[in-house]
Amino acid sequence: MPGPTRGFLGRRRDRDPRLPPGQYDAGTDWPVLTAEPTPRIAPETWSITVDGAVESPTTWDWDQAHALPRSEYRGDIHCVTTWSKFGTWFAGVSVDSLLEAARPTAEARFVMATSKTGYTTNLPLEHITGGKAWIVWEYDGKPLPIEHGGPVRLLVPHLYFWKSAKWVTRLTLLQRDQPGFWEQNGYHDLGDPWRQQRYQGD
Ligand SMILES: Nc1nc2c(c(=O)[nH]1)N[C@H]1C(S)=C(S)[C@@H](COP(=O)(O)O)O[C@H]1N2
Ligand SMILES: [Mo]
Repeated sequence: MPGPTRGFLGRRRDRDPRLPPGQYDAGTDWPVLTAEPTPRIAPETWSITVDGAVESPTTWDWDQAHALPRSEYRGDIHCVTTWSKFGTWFAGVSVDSLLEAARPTAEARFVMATSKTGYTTNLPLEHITGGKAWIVWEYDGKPLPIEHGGPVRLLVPHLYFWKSAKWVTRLTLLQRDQPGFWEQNGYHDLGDPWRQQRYQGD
């Protein structure tokens, strides 16, 4: 149906429903955003600890983590700097598997994720349970690149990507929320891209 309204309607239809408000499709690009120097962590020296408000504080080394049930994420990621990337494919283990072993106490409500570099980010517990969060060591079937958090990063794809701590080594369960690195510097405590929760007060 040719005519002056076609382009306008077409453009509206062309807005991909996977794109949250204020975001653009980065296509095949995957920008690197890191606030600190990229660390070199040999897989043999990496481990992840779940501690804080848990019944059984537990640490897994590389082999122990890989012995847990493999879990994958296929879908989109969204950075607060306005790029989104569609159809990513990550693999590792579900955070649920870690929490099943460490057993959060009845009082646990939040988690602080900490990286080998000291980077921290806070999350409500219910946002990393129920198949919504992973620790991942594989991207597109290959080892996770070091600049993207290899050997192992946190992946919480339904929130802005600053919540996905690269080089993650610790998840500390908390009774009360505490701001992480970017949250102390003005970023939102939750960071839901669909609600454009970019900064404190959004
Ligand atoms: N350890 C660590 N993790 C981090 C960051 C960081 O500076 N250090 N940056 C965060 C931010 S702001 C974003 S947008 C994503 C970027 O991940 P990428 O570099 O793989 O795209 O990592 C997040 N995780
Ligand atoms: Mo970011």
